[in-house]
Amino acid sequence: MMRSTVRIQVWMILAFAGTSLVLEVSAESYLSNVSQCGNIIKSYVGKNESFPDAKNGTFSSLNHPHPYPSKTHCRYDFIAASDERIQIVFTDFNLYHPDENNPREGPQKIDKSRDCGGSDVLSTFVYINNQLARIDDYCGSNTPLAAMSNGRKLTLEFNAPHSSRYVRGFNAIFAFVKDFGIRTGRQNSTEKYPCTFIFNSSETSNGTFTSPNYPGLYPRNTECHYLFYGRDGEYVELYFTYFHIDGVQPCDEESHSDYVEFSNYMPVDRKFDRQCGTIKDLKMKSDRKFFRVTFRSNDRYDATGFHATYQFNNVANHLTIRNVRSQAFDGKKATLTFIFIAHITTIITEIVLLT
Ligand SMILES: [Ca+2]
Repeated sequence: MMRSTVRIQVWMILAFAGTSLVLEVSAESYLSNVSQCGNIIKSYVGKNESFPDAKNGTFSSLNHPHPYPSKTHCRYDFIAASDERIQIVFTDFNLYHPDENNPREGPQKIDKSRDCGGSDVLSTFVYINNQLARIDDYCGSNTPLAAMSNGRKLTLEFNAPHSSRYVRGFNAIFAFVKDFGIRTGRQNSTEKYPCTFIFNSSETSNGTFTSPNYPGLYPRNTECHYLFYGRDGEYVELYFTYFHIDGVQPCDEESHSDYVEFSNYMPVDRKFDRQCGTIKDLKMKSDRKFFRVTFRSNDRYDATGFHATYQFNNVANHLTIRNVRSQAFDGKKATLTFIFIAHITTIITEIVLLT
C-alpha cells in the first residue's frame, strides 16, 4: 500500500492507519476461506531433508501464457529460512479487467491499475507481528513492482472469477535472498544488523548503491546500513539520482515515517537531519574518511526507496585542482586587464591626436 501524498496531515495519517487495520483484519478472515490450489514453497524443509528446495524459481497462473480458467482461486505461501527474505519479481502480468477487455475495442492499456473493482486480482500479503498485512492488489496489465517480505513469510492470493480469451495471466520469479536485493558493496551481516553493506575505497573508489529490493517496493520493518570507508585524507560524496521514502519531515515516529539518516560517525550525527519524502538531486558529503547511511522502514506504507552514486575523493587532490583553477582564473583576469588598459590608451591617444 503506497502513500502517494508526501505532505499528509496528521488526521489523514490516523484515517489511513484505521483503514490499514481494517484491511488487515478482513484479509485474515478472508484468506482462511481461500482454497489451497496454489503451493507452499519453502526454502528450508527441515534438518532431515538432504535437498532443500531451490533458492529461486518461477511460478505462474494456470496455462500461462494462455488464459487461466475462470473461477480460479489460488493461494501461494512462501516460507524462507530465518536469515532470508522472499523476493517476487513479475515478468508478465495480464489479468481480466472490465475496462481493458472489451472485444470490440480490443485489449487496451488503461491507467486504472489502482482500481481493481470487478477485476481478477492478485494480492500480496506479508506478516507483521504474525498478522497478515496487505501490501497491494494488482490487476489489469500493468506489471506490478517487485515485492519483498519483511520476514520469513509472504503470501500471494489469486482471485479470478472472470478470466477471458484475451488474458495471459501472470508469470513471476521467486527468490529466497540474504542480500535484501542490494547488489553492490560487500555484505557484512551480524545477527543484530543483517543488512549491512561495506563500501571500501581500497576496493572501489566509486559506484552505486540502492535501498533494499530497489526498484521494487522496499520491505517493511527493515533497517539497512551502508558504511563508507575512505583512505586517509579522503572523503565521500553521495548523489541520489532517485529518492522516494514514505514520510513527512521531520521523518519521525509520530508521522509514521520511514527515513534515511546520515552520519560522520557510527552514532547519530546531529549535523544531518533525517531525510524522507520525494527529493530531487539530493547530495551529501562526509567531513572525513568515514560515512554512514542508514535506511529504516516501519510496519506500514511502502515506497520505492532510493538509487545513489558514491565517489571517494582525496582532500589534497581536490585542493590542488581548486588552486590550479584559481591560478587559471587569475591569468585570464590579467589578460583582460591588459586588453582593457591597451584599449583605453588607444582611445586617449586618438583624442590627443584629434585635438
Ligand atoms: Ca513505511
